[in-house]
Amino acid sequence: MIDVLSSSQAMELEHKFGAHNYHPLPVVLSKGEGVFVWDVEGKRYYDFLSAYSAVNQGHCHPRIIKALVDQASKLTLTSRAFHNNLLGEYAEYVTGYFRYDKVLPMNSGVEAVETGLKLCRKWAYEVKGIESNKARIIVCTGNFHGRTFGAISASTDPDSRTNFGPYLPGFEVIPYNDIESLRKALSDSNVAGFMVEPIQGEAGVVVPDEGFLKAAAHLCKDANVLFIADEIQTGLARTGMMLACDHEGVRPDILLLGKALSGGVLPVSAVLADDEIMLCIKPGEHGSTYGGNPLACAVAMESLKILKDESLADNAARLGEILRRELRNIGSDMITVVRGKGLLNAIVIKPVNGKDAWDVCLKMAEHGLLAKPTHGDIIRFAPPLVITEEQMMECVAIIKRSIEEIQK
Ligand code: IF1
Repeated sequence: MIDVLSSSQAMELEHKFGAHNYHPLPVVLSKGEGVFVWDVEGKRYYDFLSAYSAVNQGHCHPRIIKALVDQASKLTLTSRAFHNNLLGEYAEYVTGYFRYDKVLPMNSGVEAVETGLKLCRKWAYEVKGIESNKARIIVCTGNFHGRTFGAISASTDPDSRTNFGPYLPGFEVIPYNDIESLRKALSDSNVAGFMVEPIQGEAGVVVPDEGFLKAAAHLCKDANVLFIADEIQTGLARTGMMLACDHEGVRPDILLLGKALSGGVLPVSAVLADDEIMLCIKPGEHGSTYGGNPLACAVAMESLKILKDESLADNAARLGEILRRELRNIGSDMITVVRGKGLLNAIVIKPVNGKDAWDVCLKMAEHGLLAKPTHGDIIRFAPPLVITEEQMMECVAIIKRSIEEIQK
């Protein structure tokens, strides 16, 4: 029955019976493979969003699907009331991969964020010695860490916050990419952590000045404050290195991962830290029914192996350079900014003839490339990392042609 629905029927049903908490592009997808997705009418598109970087390995990667199907037919969930045979193996693998003592497995990205915040507060009281209920965590303007009360309490975005109050106390907001503000905020001895995106995704792929992360991590270390990196979107090869923090040789005290940890197959997230921090949380103090389930463990291990086996960080670095160079070469005055790192990129669109970024995205979709506008004038370009140079050049041609048609 599902298969015979047209795009417009599917959208109508979604609108009628689903909550109106999104405004998607009017395409209805029913198949994906590598860098491509297909709509229900069989039209093929390049996916230049990759589910906000969850599908770094490409849609339905055969190795990840095999791991999923093999494990799904054996055991999917035990809860943490009992051990399962894969959690230990996964924990050893993921901690070795990122060189931390311990992992705490969760599901969605925002659960990793919540876990990181809770862990930071525990550490503040039990190791750093901050007085009960006084711990503060510094965050940045324009951040996006998810949709829970913790995350929106840290947010500065009115859409995320309005009429969801009262908010969680204990956050202090400083401007992103402003080392002097951080220095000042760190002088408060009740500060326990600094949570930051190495590149801000939702803000429109905002890349901080070179050296910012390194300087920030140093300041945190000097102040005995935990540096918490939200690499949920920037991590796992997306920016041309395994972690965006790797570009500056920064090792976060608490590392948050999600999205591509499962290659887009199911929600899998992780918090990584060393013993001094992670062991502050004791049995019964935090957890999740699905966290660390064997299906997720099998999928996450395979997803991580693929990043290395297919050198996806190197591919992202190389093709990102090509993409930004070619976008600049288009030379359209509609494209006012091209920015990004690896394959996490954005362009800023100046409206022409009353046509804005939304119209550009509709035009690109018509020509077989899907991207999503944000903040009215920004378009993110973040294809799966398995894209080839030849495919990238075809995509650049689609982008160029779309902008030209909009402009004339
Ligand atoms: C939506 C944005 C991207 C994230 C970072 C935590 C999370 C996210 C750095 C939470 C999630 C998403 C969620 C998605 C839109 C999206 C997004 F535009 F809103 F900002 F990617 F750019 N930290 N990002 O980017 O992870 O709980 O969702 O698994 O629809 O809300 P989650």
